[in-house]
Amino acid sequence: QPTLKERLAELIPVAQEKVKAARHEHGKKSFGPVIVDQLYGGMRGLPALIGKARSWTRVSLHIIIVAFASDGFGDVEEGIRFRGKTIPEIQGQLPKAPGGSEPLPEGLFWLLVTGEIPTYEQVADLSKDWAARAAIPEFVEEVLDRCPPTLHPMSQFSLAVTALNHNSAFAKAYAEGVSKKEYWGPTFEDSMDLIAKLPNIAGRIYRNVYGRGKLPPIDAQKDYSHNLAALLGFGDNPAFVELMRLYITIHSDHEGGNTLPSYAAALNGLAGPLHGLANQEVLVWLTKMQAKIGEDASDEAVKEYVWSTLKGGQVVPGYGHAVLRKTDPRYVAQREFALKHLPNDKLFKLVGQIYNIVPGILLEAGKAKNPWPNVDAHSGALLTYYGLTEMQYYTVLFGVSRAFGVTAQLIWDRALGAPLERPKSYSTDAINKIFKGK
Ligand code: FCX
Repeated sequence: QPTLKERLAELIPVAQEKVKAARHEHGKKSFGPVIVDQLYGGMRGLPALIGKARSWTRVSLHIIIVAFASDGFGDVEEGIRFRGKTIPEIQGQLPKAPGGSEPLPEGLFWLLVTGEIPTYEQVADLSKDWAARAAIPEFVEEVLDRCPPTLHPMSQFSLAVTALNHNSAFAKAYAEGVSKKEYWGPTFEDSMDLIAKLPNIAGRIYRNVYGRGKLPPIDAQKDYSHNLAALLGFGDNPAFVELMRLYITIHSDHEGGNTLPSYAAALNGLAGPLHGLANQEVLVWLTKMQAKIGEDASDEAVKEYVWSTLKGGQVVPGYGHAVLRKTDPRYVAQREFALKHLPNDKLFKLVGQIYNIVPGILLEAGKAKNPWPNVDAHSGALLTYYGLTEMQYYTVLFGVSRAFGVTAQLIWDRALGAPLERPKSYSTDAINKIFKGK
């Protein structure tokens, strides 16, 4: 059985030819109109990128010249697919740990990179490879140890990832004049190193910031999620380990990325309160709600609280989405996990109660295009149940997971010699000028 890198070496030349042929055949064709609202609306729905290793939300509808994942078209009604597969499909098809029932994120990474479902042995080899690469440089440990605990965990995370660039295989190969054709090799090594090192970074931040003692060593016999859970201090709780397997799998992909420093930049983007930090905000909001109306509040009291949030000019965190127009399948996967492992938990019940109430209110308020919950509406309640209660930390785990998607895309970017992405910008004056009299 080939290793991941060996399999990639087989897939890349085929894909390069496919891209060449697609550009030759379709390169000069128009992709249709761009409307001014798309410029003002954060490029929503604008066909401006090619997805290579990525999964698909609505944006994939526009990406017709897709090199490898053309079976992956999802739509606004469906939400994320990973290489064309829905969350229930990957839960069914990807290898599990012995005794476990959630997919191993190692397998998801294999799927994102190759478009293929790996065997258990291939996944177990990835676990071993990542465990062997997991140590972080001493100076990065020191950087983290010197951060004041008041520096947001996401800022510490991005700082440490940026510092990892010191040992970048790509930077070294580039400085040595590597041929463009070979870029993907060191990029693959950087990607594997990055993913492997994130548990040590995330674990160290958690323990430093919340005074949870020293990190245990990585266990080379255990899978990635087990090690991550152990580094956080939850390694002896098999249900938490299962939660990490599910969590890392479903949060892994969304958009593309670039070099290690770009991943660090992406982490800062992810840390925006309306984006990845929303899972922190959901828990902050729920906790405030519980403080105000009590733990077993009536539907009426919850409704009133939701309305007061909206009337205060704030958003209901965990609800709405830029492209999705139904309940996020990642929310559903987490809800099913909760029904299995913590059906009677009070916070989970509150999350469910809110699910019954908020969409109706958002519809009545009449602004949000999607009144349904997104991934962030649920994850914090699960982490809290297992004792990971520090909400400011949640997006760090999200960021660990997202490295899988970003690096899978990055490897293919290098394999295909993809250019820098440079969407053009226009001022309002320029728009007025262009459309004057039209
Ligand atoms: N509560 C209150 N108002 C909301 C809302 C919500 N949950 N969701 C959307 N709206 C409002 C918007 O603020 C906007 O109001 P405006 O016209 O006064 O500016 C209007 O409805 C139309 O917005 P819409 O087109 O539906 O949504 P956008 O694409 O502009 O924004 C986000 C999408 C996700 C930012 C928005 O729904 C939101 O703020 N949700 C709450 C925060 C959240 O959960 N973020 C995580 C999202 C996700 F999982 C991710 O990380 O991408």
